[in-house]
Amino acid sequence: GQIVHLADYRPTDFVLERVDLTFELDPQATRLESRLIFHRREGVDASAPLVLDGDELVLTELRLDQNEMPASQYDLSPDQLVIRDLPGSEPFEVTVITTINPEANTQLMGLYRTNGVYCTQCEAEGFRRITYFPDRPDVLAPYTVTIIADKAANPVLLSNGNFLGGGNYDEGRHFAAWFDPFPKPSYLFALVAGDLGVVEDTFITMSEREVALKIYVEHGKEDRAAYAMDALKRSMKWDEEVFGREYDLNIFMIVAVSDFNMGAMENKGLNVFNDKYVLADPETATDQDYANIEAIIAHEYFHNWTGNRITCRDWFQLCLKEGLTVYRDHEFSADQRSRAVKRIAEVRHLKAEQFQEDGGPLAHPVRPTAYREINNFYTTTVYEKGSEVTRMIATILGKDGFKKGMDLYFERHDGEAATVEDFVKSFEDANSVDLKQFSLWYHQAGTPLVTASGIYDAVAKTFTLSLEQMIPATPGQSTKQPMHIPLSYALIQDNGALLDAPKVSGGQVTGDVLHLTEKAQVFVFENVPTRPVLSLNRSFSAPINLDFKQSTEDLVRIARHDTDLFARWQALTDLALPNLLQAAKDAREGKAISCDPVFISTLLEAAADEALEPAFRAQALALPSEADIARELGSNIDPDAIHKGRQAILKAIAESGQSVFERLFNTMKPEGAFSPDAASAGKRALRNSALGYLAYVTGGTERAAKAFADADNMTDMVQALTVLAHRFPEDAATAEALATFVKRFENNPLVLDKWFALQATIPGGDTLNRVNALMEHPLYVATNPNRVRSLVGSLAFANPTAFNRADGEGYRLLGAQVTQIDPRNPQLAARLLTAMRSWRALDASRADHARAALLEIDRAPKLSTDVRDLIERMLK
Ligand code: DPP
Ligand code: ZN
Repeated sequence: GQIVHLADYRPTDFVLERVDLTFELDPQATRLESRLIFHRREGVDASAPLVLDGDELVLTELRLDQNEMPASQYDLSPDQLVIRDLPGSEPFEVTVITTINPEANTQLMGLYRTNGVYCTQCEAEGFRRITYFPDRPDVLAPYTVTIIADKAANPVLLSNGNFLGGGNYDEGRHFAAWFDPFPKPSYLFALVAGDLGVVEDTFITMSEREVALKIYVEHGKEDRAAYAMDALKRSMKWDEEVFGREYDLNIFMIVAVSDFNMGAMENKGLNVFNDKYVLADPETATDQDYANIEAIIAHEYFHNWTGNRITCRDWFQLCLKEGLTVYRDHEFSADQRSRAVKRIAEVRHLKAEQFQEDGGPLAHPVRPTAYREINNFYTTTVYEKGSEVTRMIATILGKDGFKKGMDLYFERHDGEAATVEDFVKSFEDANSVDLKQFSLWYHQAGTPLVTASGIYDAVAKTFTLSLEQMIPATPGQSTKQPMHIPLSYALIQDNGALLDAPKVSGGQVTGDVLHLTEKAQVFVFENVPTRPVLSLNRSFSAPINLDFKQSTEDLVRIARHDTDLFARWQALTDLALPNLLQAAKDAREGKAISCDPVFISTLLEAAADEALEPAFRAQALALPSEADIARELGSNIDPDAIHKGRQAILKAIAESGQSVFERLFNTMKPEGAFSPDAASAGKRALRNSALGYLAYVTGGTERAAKAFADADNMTDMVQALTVLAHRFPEDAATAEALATFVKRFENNPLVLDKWFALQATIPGGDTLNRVNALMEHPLYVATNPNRVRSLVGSLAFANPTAFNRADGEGYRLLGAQVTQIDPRNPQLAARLLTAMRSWRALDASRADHARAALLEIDRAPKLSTDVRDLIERMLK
């Protein structure tokens, strides 16, 4: 793989006008006739050849305007078809006939088979595995697709756009034809064929057009698609109401498949989903599953405008569709559920994943300028930080200003392949503002560190806030410019009330947002009657690390009184962290571990506060994770000490709060039949959190075993089983519960994934033996990405003590898996490997083991570009 540079971008020499594809499906020998109409772009040299991309294709025939092309007219190499001597300005037709073997396609890119169903995945560069084509996002054309296949085996034949018609063909075959009038790039192409069940509904758009909605699933699973259908209809409505975006085709389809590398894919009119993000019922899905389904259904649907109608000029612009669409799905979920709780969950995820990526060898800007393998840039930086950057635009411009900018963006660029610059310019032009400095968020990698300190002058009645920003060096970027950082703030008075609109000087201030634009800046607040407590970066208005030394009393005041629930949660976290860090240190030095009683009582006060929504209280009780603590420590990390210290703190909280937890456990069960709504889910979360704490006091095993036996939904069942497995792995009750569970759900792959995952995350080094044994389990399927992620992925990403076992065995296990999976499915292998992205932060002995494991992978005789690229960046 060559390195691709943004600076080298130039448009294609030929304009693609139309695409006409005819597939004759066969499991091992699918024939595709592709007819492409091109014309030479104005001003392009008459000698310039047409260059088409390909990957693992067999070319059977090539025609120019229906005449067979002489071999002298083209060159064929493994990844390119170059055609010379083409007309000067007249349109011409190239017909490419290829033969492909879907059954042999284990990469799950291009056309492949999953459980007997034909399906495709083309983003980013999968279409070139189907036919020779200008496989890049700035080549847009309308597509006509005809599918011919055996009728008995494939009653369902789907592609993008509107259904044109179909009928019987020869030899027991039938056909269907589809036309997609909206010009699209090849990465949005999709085809599905097989024997599937369907759930149908309709949606009436804001201009009163009826859209047929269809969700295709395996036969017998139709009932489990009801929630996804409901989420789809809510998404369609929301996009009309909030962004003014109406759906455009007369049909919208979703197909759920069980072998899929990603979560889902937004192909025009025909989304293909990992079935994990479609199928749900109370017996088999957790509240988290429901929330994920709602978010991902929305995300892919929202791509219809942000991604499909307006697509990306090149893959460097990936955040243009992904960051924006994540922002849109976050806002949707916030509107459907609790905004504050949603924000807390987002920030937890952002810090755990993106901050970690940004602080290590894989750090890159939201809009990168070079890549070797684009598949490695579907990252949390492009997605989640990209979303945060969009959110900051909304914070800076306000609701109306943001809306004006979005409207202009849709108006200007509909039907185009756009850039990040086009996006930003829409906001600038719609609001007459200059976002040049702000744009650094797209270009500078690294999480800014903002240092804050405040002084109150009782005589002058002023509060002076000094801020300083520092953006750490990242690979390829050693020096950085100061950024525009919007910081939402409040000054909280003695009585807990917020100081109303104080007079501020020292920089731009809009509403409750301070705009930090200099390297160092001093804001002065006037007429402040008594020493206030500053609450800063409320709602996480900027994705930064904040270094602000606040006393316990000040944090308690924020935790009790801020009107921003996110800030209250943040204050509780800031109270917890020093205790957890000290506990890790003490554990490492073999000292006794203690916990500040003020922190414990403040936390328990929030947990017991009936005025607060249960989901918020559950979030407060979920202390910073072991990975969060490791990130705070930053270097010389000993995961065992972190675990031991954190366990001691949890125990101290459990002992002080036993009566609170007992009460919550006994009162928080939602009444009536199961409902996946946010309020009921919040109650279950709080109740299960209480169950988790109660595992640290007498009777913990029995209580968890009983909770498992009593559970009447998957959320409660999996939570109880997790408490048993994680806290009492060797107990007979645990073994029995695990056996009961696997027996009951042995025919449900998605539930089995949970069974594998919760065992892979049992703390402690012994879990490696368990994982090795589970890889030999008859229900382990080494070719199914979900199953691999549930076992190997959970171990590597979510089990710090086992994965980082001091003897390095965890790294070797992952390394062996990566080299084993890579030849079959490079994307899956590469994704698993990113679990090692923070290896340099480990203590010296572990880091040595980790480096050795990486070097061992590096020595493998043949590696994919995906894995090679990561290894090189991680070892650099
Ligand atoms: N399917 C992935 C997503 O929607 C890539 N487009 O984010
Ligand atoms: Zn997306």
